[in-house]
Amino acid sequence: MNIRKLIAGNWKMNGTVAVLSEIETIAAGTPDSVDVAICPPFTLIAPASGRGVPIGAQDCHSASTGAHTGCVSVAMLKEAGATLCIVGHSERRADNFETDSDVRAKAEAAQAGGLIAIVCVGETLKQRDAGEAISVVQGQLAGSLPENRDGLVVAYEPVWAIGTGRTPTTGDVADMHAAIRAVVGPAVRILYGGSVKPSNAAELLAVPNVDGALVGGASLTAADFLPIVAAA
Ligand code: G2H
Repeated sequence: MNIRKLIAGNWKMNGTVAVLSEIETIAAGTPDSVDVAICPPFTLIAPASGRGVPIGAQDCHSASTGAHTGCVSVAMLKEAGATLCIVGHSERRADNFETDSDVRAKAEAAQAGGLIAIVCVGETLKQRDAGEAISVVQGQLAGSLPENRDGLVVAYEPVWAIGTGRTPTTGDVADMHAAIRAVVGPAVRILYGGSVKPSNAAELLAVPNVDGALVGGASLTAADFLPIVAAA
């Protein structure tokens, strides 16, 4: 199945209003053949919207309203202009103790509210070294994915490759993406994430079943992000 590639930027806790012009530069430099998105911090979703690139959030709460100090609902994200939402990023699983069932609830809430859910999975280095990478990720998929696969995006991000400059071999990426494909079926986009940069994007994006990338550090400037988009 021929799936359009998606290059999504995850700005994490970076960015200010002053750098939002990068998004217009990204919009202007993106070919029609590729989908892009930028996921800035919550505070930048509204001012980032309307600049020619779909905007996503980096997290959402699974509840629609209530006493959840510091949290943001899907309806709030939509009102601010978001059309996508990352859920289950390893930094949130680690820092905020999010479980697979938390992630599934967030993904279901995002879908129910009309957002495209990007569900993140990935193994630690200890798990990979123990030969458990595929079984760990299959377990995360079983626990984290919503039933509804319409428009769903899965991002495979090996924890040990995030922000470290290290990436798995293309063979390891191919094996993992094939294993994920076997679970999610032919229509779900499967992104690779973890130290994607201009110098390695082409080889990673050429791997079978890699339908795009979730890009952290190299999404903060159009100068780094656009060569990745061009490699898609
Ligand atoms: C993985 C990725 C973006 P980076 O977290 O989700 O970040 O490209 O900086 O490794």
